[in-house]
Amino acid sequence: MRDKIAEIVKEIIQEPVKTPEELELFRIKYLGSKNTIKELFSELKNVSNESKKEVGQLLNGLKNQAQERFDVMKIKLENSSSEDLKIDTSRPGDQIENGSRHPLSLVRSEIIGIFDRIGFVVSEGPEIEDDWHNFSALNFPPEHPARDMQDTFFIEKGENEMALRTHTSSVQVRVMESEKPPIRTISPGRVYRNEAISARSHCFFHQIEGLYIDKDVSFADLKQTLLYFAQEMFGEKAQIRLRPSYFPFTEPSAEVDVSCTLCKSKGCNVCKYTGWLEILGCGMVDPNVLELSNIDSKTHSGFAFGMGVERIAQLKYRVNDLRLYSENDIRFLKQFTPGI
Ligand code: 2NL
Repeated sequence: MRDKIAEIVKEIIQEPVKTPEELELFRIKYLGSKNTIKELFSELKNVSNESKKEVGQLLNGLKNQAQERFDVMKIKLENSSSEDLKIDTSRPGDQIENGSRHPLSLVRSEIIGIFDRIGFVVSEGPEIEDDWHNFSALNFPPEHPARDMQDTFFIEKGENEMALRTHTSSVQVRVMESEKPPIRTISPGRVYRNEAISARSHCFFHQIEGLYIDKDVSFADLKQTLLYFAQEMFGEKAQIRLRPSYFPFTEPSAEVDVSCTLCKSKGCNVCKYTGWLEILGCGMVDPNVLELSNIDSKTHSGFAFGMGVERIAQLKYRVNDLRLYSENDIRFLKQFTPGI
């Protein structure tokens, strides 16, 4: 009897139960209604009285062992789908596709790099702004149309009125309030305008603004800085021209065009046959704006400029629809990183 039990112990351990079919055979053989262990139990009556207790315990142990192996293998089989069992471990792995940088991210980095080389540091700030930092500190009169609901997304009404910033000048106000001149900073970031979405306008875009404040900063400094930028960005042959303009926060103000690099200023449909492409707005910081941030406008002056990253990327990559930048179409996105 003891030998038989030892034999079945060995069988239970060695029995193959790697497939559902084998597991079912195991169940019938050791746990079914006419199983091998039951047969041994029926032979217990032939065992001598003094051995009965010990043999009975051995048989119970055997029964438990069979049940345990069955339970463990059942769970294992349930957790491994039939697919897993068919894995071909010699098969080459799937190729993982490389991602690519977004064109706006590439252009943003390039612009930051260009200004970094002449000592401008990056400053960032909140996208949800108060009226002071987005408008009042920048010399916007109380009734200025840019404050209108039609241009600005307001978040809360009443006392704590907040808005999505409409330009990153708000970041530069924060820099002027917290740092002493000389200040040389650029502020990249997302800005929001309440406009209908089309090929030419969107409810958000990305801006990079620059601010330089020190003693004796002149309009000539501004022009030379912008010429340096245009030539780094569009090639050493690039030229700029300034046209008088108006912004509440600069005086005098100008709009800046770069010579059309596509047609070498001969005229093409991109520059609408003018030979020039508008790239940014700029001016000398209005003395009121300096004073509102507690900078003495008698001893200090400054220049500032702002450009849209979408616009620069559009000229660099010839993107003709602003919506492409935010639609996440992989066919568009993968064109801009070389080597993928
Ligand atoms: C544009 C024009 C501009 C500025 C931004 C600025 C900031 C401070 C003080 C004065 Cl703190 N000015 N920024 C000045 C002129 C133009 O942006 O067309 N942006 C897309």
